[in-house]
Amino acid sequence: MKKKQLFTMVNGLTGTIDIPGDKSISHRAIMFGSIANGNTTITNFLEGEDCLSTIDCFRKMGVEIKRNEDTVEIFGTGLSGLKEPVEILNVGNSGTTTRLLLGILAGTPFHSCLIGDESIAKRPMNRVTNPLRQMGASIDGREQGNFTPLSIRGGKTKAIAYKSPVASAQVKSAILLAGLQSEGTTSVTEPHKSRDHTERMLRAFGGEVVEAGLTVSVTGKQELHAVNIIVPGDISSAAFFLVAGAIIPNSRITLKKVGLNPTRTGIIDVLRNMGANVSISNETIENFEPVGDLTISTSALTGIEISGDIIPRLIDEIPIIALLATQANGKTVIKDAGELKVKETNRIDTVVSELSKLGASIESTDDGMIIYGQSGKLTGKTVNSYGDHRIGMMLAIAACLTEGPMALENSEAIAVSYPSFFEHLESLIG
Ligand code: SPQ
Repeated sequence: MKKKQLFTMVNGLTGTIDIPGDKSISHRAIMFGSIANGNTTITNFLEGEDCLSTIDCFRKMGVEIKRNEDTVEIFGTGLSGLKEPVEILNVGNSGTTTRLLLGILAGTPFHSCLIGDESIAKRPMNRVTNPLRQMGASIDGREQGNFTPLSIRGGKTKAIAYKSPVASAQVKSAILLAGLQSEGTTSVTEPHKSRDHTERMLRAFGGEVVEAGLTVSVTGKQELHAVNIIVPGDISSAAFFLVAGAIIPNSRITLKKVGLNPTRTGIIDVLRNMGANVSISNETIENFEPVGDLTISTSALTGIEISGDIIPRLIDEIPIIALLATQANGKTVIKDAGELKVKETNRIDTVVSELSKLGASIESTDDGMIIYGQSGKLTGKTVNSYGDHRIGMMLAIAACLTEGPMALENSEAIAVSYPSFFEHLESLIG
């Protein structure tokens, strides 16, 4: 476990940052590149630990994947070219790797075993193992296949029409990936729209996807063709510096080439609704994904309610939104976010416990939290990421505002999604 001393009472963050590649898109680019026919090159691939776990799993299934600087080359085998792995597939800390991989493995005629770290072992997998069993996959594991270690024997799967009880891109994607290998049309209907990177990337690889309201369908037995993917900057990583720019006095930050997929931009809506100055420039579209530069400066903020449809559009940003709310005038209420309990940590508990240590006025509710803004200065303490990258980065930004020294335990978790985070923070401090 690493303990890192953090900057405190920073007098403004200024400058420009190239935000590293999007984690969700980097995972999918490896997966689609592997199951497509031909050679795929990925530019601005995120070299975070989670995405490296995805590469490792596909290499163990016989896919040749070469890494150079910030590009990755994949020699796709087509779906039927994946090989039964001799070794156990290690998904590390990554829920996306586990769940999407299960979708692919459901249709492969061989046996595989999946393990991950301590955090993955606590995350529920029956949200994907149950529908994949309905499609015909044979899956077992701890507690009837709800937790890792898991073993799966795939084979001939059948199409289903699945009504998901949760808005989850991982559930939707796992079923669509299994559907690609099944006879007939597979559909998934969600209660709210979740991120749609799988749908967009399927189109980029020449596949067909039909979207009607909250239902997404794919027809099985489609061939995917290699394509060159440029990964946009990750808006979930950008969110830490967007919030820092809004709450740290004397700040102005520009974040380049950030993904602006509308299923992910809830953070921009929240910042604007609270009164922050966020501007967007240089908008373009790459591989069906909108991209642009974001600029933010220190702003006067007011508390708001965040609930309903917007929650899946900002689910991973809630830890940093909680910090944002501590600096706003008035109360912020976050509701309908029970999904936070099944992330890398229970993010309702870890956000509330660590921000409370700093003196924030914050309380947990059953499906979210209430934050009473500007109710006192934050004070430096020793805090803990508990192995959760997003909690670690939120606390490092909080430290920029605290009086007194701050130390972050388990700071190494940040490398899961943003290995250059501290380097970028230092460059903005100047
Ligand atoms: O991959 P993992 O560990 O699940 O990562 C997280 C994160 O904070 O980086 C969640 F803990 O992001 C998920 C996100 O919450 C990534 C993701 C995806 O790429 O499809 C979808 C979301 O999860 P879900 O459960 O809503 O589908």
